[in-house]
Amino acid sequence: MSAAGRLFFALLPPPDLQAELGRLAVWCQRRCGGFAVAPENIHLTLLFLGELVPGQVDVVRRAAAGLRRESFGMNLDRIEFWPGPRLLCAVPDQPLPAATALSAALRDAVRGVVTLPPRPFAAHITLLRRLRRLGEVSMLPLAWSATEFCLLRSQPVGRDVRYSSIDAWPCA
Ligand code: 2AM
Repeated sequence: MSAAGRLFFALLPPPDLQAELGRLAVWCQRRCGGFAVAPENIHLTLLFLGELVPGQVDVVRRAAAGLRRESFGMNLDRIEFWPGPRLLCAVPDQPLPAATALSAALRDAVRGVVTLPPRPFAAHITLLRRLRRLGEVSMLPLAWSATEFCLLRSQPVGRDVRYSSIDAWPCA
């Protein structure tokens, strides 16, 4: 049986893109303060599930495995400031119908098993948290072809977090 914890579905960029976005996060941090997301933690959240117990994790995994999935590409084009949580994010300029559909399908698949937070899907990659000031930042477009999605566990490590993969499913 799968161990429980604070879980979420996400797309993980390949390591070279994580490294590139991690460098961008550090560059932004010099201009805006706050806390840069570590390269290995760079992700695009599809659906946040919250704290699950082991029995729920297995049902969620089976639900994800049964979904129809297609691969898709995107361009991360620009940096956006989210004032509420004081985040700086890399976002695509174009709509992402396949990612939106996958997020919605995951939401439907786990309904009845997990009580989900109401936040709607908005494709973004968090670069900075608790930003202190809105400095001048920009980015060159970065292309990403998403070929799998993952179920990740978030664990606190001191004042930081570490994400570990519980399972992953290819998008074909
Ligand atoms: P984000 O930074 O890309 O928004 C693991 O906790 C991840 O799930 C976080 O990095 C955050 O991704 C997302 N997350 C955390 N709490 C959330 C919530 N209440 N609703 C939606 N997403 C959340």
